Amino acid sequence: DKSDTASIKEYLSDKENDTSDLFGIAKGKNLVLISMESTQDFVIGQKVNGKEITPFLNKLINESYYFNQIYDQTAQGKTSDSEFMIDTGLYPLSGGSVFVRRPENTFNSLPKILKKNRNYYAASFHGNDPSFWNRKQMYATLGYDRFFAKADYRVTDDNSVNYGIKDIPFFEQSINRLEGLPEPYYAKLITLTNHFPFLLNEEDQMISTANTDQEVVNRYVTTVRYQDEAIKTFFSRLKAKGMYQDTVFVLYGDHYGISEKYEAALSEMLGDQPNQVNHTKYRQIPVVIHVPGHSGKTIENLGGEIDIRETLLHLLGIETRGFMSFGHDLFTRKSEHPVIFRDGSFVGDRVIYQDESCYDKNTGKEIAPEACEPYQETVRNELDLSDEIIYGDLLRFMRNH
Ligand code: GP9
Ligand code: MN
Repeated sequence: DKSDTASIKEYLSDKENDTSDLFGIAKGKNLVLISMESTQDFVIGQKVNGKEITPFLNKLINESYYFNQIYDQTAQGKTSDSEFMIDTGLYPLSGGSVFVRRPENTFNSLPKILKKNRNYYAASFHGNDPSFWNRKQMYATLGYDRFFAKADYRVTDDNSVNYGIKDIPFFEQSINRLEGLPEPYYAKLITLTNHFPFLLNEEDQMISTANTDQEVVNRYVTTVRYQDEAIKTFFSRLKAKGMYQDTVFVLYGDHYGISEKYEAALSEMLGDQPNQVNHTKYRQIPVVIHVPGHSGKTIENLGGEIDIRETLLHLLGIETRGFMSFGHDLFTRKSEHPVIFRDGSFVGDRVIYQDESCYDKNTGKEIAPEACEPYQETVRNELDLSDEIIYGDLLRFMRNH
């Protein structure tokens, strides 16, 4: 009940709430999020057969804040879990998707906060069916004003592959809709082409397949390369239309694309020595924050997807003290605070806890469990408190979240 919120608030008020000197730098700007399907951090700067997998992102990163130690914290809800973390700062559930299981809850979501504080309009763009992951219903709960889904796009056999419309026509057709939105807006565009099993017509392949013994890994580089081209096209159109300058862009990989059973082939492609913690390291996703006019900087602070929301709110100049969320501003986040995965695994400053064993992060060697012990209470606490908030629908009691 209502009294449960007190202990949660107490825990969260202890949370480091340092704000960086970047607080408010993007105040009043439009916010464009690009959720990059199945995009893992290893593709950044990586070449296959002498060709970059992400030539555009590699250039963009030179003029952006690039966070290179961020982990995918999604569970069974995959893309919907990443959306949930970014919009609410809460952890996904241990089974199923919150989008499907708790769409009638009250959430203090990013669209609502932005509307309340700065009168932002919120829209999501995605070429799939609106019922997928129960998005239509959950977006209404989260406070989105508009969901541009499959029926809002011109979808043909020719411009589709795998789950739906290919990323290049998706971005092309999204621009006109974006142009018509009231400003300032929060727009989330969710790509689709780089989805398992990574299918792509020959004429869309801009890089040759990799040469491992797993076709899934070999094809993956071609769909990531295609997605990179689509994002490039999007940026040049925005620039041409004068829609670039007053916008802050956030690009992030939603979750892994290469599942554990193909990781040996991935290691082979990357030239990585076999190592017990490779699995956790491969869960890193790129997070890129591009503020036009700001120069590039790589930030090596440890973090997770759950931290994206706090970071954005600070850039937009919105005070987050007292919010029921588990995120930390990535510009100031302390590496002593673990990145927590839904199954209780975690990454600390120097350790990785995986499959109930403790490893040295650098050597990948198993070490005594005591080294991981200091984190365990925080990990249990955060997952339990987050579950309490969701299962108890506790945010409905919070007037001023
Ligand atoms: C489906 C797309 C992919 O609409 O978001 O979902 P995923 O399988 O990655 O969760
Ligand atoms: Mn996904």
